[in-house]
Amino acid sequence: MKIYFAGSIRGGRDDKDLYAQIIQKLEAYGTVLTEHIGDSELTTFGEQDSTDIDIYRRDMNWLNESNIVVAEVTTPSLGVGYEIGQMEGKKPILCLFREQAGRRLSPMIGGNANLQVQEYKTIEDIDNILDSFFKKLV
Ligand code: 6IA
Repeated sequence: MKIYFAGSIRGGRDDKDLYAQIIQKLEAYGTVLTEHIGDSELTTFGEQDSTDIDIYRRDMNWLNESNIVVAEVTTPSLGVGYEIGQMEGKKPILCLFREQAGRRLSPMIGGNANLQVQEYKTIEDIDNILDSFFKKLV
C-alpha cells in the first residue's frame, strides 16, 4: 500500500508536528511516500535544494503511483487543494479536518461527495478514523 500524505508547506507550517504524528500512524498501514511533509526542519520556504519544477514533477509522480491519498486540510494550502483535485475520482481520498474555533473548511472539500472528509479534535481521534478508512478499502 503506497500512501500519499498531503499537508501544508507554503500555506503555513503551524501543524507540522501533527503531520509527523499522522505520518507515523499511517506507516502502520503502508509506505508513506511523502514523509518529508512532517519534517520539522522544513519551513514555508520548503526544500532548499530542489527547484519548484523538480518538486512538482516528483510529487505528481508519487501521487499517480500512490494507492490512496490522505490530506490534512486544516491549514488551507493551494498545493494540498490542487493535489486533492488532481486525484479526485481516481483514488480513495481521506481528508482530515481539525475542528477549531473560527475556522471552516472550504465547501469545495467539505461539500464534495467524492471525498471522505473526517473531522477530528485530537490526535487520538485519528486512530479510529484511519482504522475504519482502511477497513473499508479491503
Ligand atoms: O501550497 P503548499 O506548499 O502548502 O502545498 C503543499 C503540498 O504540495 C504538499 O502536500 C506537498 O505534497 C506539495 N509540496 C509543496 N511544496 C513542496 C516542497 N517544497 N516539497 C515537497 N512537496 C511540496 C517547497 C518548495 C521549495 C523548493 C522552496
